[in-house]
Amino acid sequence: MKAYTPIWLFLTFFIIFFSVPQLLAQHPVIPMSVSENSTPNAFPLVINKKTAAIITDSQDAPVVQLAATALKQDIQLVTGSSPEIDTTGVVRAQCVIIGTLGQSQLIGKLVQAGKLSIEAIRGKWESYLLTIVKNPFPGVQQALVITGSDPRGTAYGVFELSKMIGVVPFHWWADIHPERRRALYVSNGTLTVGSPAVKYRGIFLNDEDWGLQPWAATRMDTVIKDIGPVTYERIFELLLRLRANFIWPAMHECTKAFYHYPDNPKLADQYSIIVSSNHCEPMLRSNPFEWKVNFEKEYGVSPGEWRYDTNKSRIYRYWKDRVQASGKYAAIYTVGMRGIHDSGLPGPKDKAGKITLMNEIIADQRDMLREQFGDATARQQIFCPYKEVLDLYQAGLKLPEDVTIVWPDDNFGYIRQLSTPQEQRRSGASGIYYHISYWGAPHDYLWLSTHSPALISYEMTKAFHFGADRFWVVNVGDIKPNEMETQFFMDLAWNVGKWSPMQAAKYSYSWAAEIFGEEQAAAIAGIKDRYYLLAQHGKPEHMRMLQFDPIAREERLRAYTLLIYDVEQIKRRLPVRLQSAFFQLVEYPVKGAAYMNQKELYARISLEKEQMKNVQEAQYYSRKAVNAFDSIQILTDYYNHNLENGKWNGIMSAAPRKLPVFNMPPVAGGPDTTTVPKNFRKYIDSIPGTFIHTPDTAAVQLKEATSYIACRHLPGDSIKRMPGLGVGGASVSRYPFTGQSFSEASYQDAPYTEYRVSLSAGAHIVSLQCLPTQAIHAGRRLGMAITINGQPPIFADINHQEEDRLWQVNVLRGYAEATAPVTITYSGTAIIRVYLLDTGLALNRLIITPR
Ligand code: REL
Repeated sequence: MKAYTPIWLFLTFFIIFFSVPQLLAQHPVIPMSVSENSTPNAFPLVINKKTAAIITDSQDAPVVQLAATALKQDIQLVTGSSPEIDTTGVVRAQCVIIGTLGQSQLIGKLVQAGKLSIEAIRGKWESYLLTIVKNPFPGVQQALVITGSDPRGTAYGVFELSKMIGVVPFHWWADIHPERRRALYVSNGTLTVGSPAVKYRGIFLNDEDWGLQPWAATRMDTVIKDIGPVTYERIFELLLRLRANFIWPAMHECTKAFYHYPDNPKLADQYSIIVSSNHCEPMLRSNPFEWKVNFEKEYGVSPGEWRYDTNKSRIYRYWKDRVQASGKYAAIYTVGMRGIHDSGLPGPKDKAGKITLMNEIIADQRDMLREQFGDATARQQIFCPYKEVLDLYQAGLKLPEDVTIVWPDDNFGYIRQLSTPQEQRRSGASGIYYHISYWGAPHDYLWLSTHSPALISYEMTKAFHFGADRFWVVNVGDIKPNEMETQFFMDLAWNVGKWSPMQAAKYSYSWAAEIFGEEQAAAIAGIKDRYYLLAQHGKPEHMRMLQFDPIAREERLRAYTLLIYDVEQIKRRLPVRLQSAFFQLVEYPVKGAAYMNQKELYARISLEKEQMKNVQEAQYYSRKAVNAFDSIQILTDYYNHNLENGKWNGIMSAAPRKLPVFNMPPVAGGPDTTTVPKNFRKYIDSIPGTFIHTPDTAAVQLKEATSYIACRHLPGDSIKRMPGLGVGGASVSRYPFTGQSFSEASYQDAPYTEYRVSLSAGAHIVSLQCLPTQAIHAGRRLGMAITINGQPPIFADINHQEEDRLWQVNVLRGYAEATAPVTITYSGTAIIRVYLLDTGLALNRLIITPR
């Protein structure tokens, strides 16, 4: 054996040394970029106001032509020169050839002639390639070729070039005016992208009554005064730029159904956007309008009750007609049934009856699809066990195996459950319905968007590890001001590995650099990250439900004041062209959150001062609270009426659903604002939230979970630090999420982290604050074993799946808590070890208090 080793070594060296460069020569992987200055063999997209022509094939898909037109506009926006588009296939000396494999003759010819290597994308889903080809055709010196494995892939490729020249996905939606450039050179290289990690990636337009709908009616679809084709066209283009591929359209009572306007589905088809419908709207119907309002007009009879057990024939026909009407378009059908809107399945009272009925409904819906498409599995179907439907599913509802289960979060960003190993074997796989905006208990958050990339990544990466790679949908509310979080969601869905929970906190920087430039990126990212962290402790919309103790309150107010200051500083440094974007993406949400906190907290301080008979200070704080309230109104008014000459008129409401939290709270003093409750204590007690503690006495010790002095990893199951996650600003968790669970009996085998603390002899409480996640699936928990100085362990499990008072408290304050009573015999150094028995458990910090 020994004698052969040098030969093998020599052969290995020979193979590596000679074949790798050869392989690289065949498939050069040189990154591509765009600059104003020429580089060797660069492709001149625009020089001396001359622009390379864009060549498409008229036989290629409409989305390719639409993307080419958008690129033309983008180039004009950046350089002032507008390229010509030729769809007849007549090439020029310098041109951009855009086409889909199998649909563009020019691309076909290039492949045949061996001038374009498409092996990296052939046959793949939504993949694309950008490359520069020398002498592609007689008389053509060079061409920039953008080709996709399918039409959407081609469009994504085109928008990749847009991004490279400086036109970012939200440029129209957030007025991110690109920097003007006199020339554009594309460096000689190749960019191959795809396929996406998640097959279907889309948004849900929801709770649009206070933003998207009034804005669309005033500024976009002004004839129909609704969210119609003019608005949807902008939305579809945005989706392509974000590399998303489907939509759950708006559906509240203020909006007529998507299918009510025939141009909507036609346009979606042209933009290659797949239309689907949300969890309470089976078979692409939109009940608030189509069942409740329009049924009689459509069918000449009243709809009757929305009950499948007593009114099956009408409901059946209503669904079947939509299956027929949508047959020619790409669609994803939601199966099952709920109430007309967001409520439980009407009819049978007991669970067994509901399950039987639901099984019948799904079987009937499959029949409709079979009749229309010849095979019940011919079209993608989803089933979303949202709210009460999860109970039915867990109680034994039978779901055809090809239907994708779309697991929901708990509406606050924490996923309720994921597929078991058995469910992971289903051909339909699974997906996720996630919220970054929500209407509902314990309290809405429809105004601002405050889930951090770290949180979104933690939950969605976990989902991906458990097989949720088929369908991701995010409830984006009105789209604005949720731009960054929406873009993060889509970037993650495209490349889950890139933005793992260990990396996600870097997203703010990369996002800020792309939009505002490297120079300001760190400062802007810093603002965003502090904004997210403060909101993890309590979202702005939840401020009326939360109480902070005096020290926490002071710190919070100071942090927000500093944020306002920093926003002002950066704003001054930005050029005029970025002012609008900065206002929309940073200033409005950050100042909005800050003023909301000031309004609520100063008002309470004013009442306390009043109680203490400190009239002057009471009035001082009451004025500060009023100022903060006024500032929100002024800022919002500016957003709607002044920004970009009124382009956003109606988009921003500072009081969605007119909830009390958006009003002025009771304050002390002042003629109009004197609303001090007669019984102040009673008023404070009536705040239904929870007390947020800051360890504010010397006796209390706080340890950030990431400050461990030792830890144990297992093979393929590591302890990782996750910046930006949880109330401490960082967490530790096991990673990847697929590691095994440990029972209490085998706790000593589990990964752990270890902390050194200094304690006095006596009894203490160790409190472990964790992200309020939920156990991954049945059979798993969120268990920990806590030992101190090697004493017997104390076990805790923070899993809490009931949506009860404790769950409400946890999602509002941003953490779940486990407590372990411990006793120390001698004063001095103590070692606390926390075994993480399950994955999906993110430990934020430890707080040790004397008992
Ligand atoms: O977030 C959700 O999915 C639900 O709250 C919605 O279905 C519901 O329609 C909500 O907009 C309230 O009406």
